[in-house]
Amino acid sequence: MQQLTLFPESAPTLPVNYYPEFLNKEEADELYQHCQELQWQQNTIRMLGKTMPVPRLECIYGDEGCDYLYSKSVLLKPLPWTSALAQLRDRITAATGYSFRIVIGNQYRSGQDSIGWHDDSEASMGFNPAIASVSLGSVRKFQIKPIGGKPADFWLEHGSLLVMHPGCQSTHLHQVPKTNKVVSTRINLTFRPHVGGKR
Ligand SMILES: O=C(O)CCC(=O)C(=O)O
Repeated sequence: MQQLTLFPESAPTLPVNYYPEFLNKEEADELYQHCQELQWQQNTIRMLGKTMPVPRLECIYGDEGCDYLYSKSVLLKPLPWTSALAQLRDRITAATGYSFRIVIGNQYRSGQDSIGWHDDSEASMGFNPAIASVSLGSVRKFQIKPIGGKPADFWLEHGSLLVMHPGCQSTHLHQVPKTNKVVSTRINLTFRPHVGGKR
């Protein structure tokens, strides 16, 4: 698998790996089409005493009972794996050695859809989760920074895989910021472990 280390000098210790052509164009196009059929939902989040729409669409697929609560506010209940998502999960496991029980999809409809600085350390994923993130569609900037440090930028391409290794969620924050550039839809699939649900 071809791997690109994008920031060998400026950020030698980033706990991530980026594989720009994890899927070839045909595979990525086909998966993008499949993702159009997934059950996307507009969730609401409660922050600072206010309820507001999450600035992107979301979906979740995975093992039965592997519910996922984030920001103490948004509860995602997985639908059963589609065969395309299960195949992709197994392929990522074969390539990385990490196992996953859910996949959360994010759909960024325009440059105004985003996800702010955060880590993914929900207890339901267990201690020091590895998270694998596949990008499809328009390229968007993904930023990652050590807590209190400077961000490094990745441009996540159609068919790419970004792996956040165990420990990353305790030491680093990441985001996909808004952009005023005209960009069309981007879909992101984040494969995650889970300690609950039915085995
Ligand atoms: O869209 C992305 O690349 C990142 C998604 C993300 O940060 C998340 O789902 O927690």
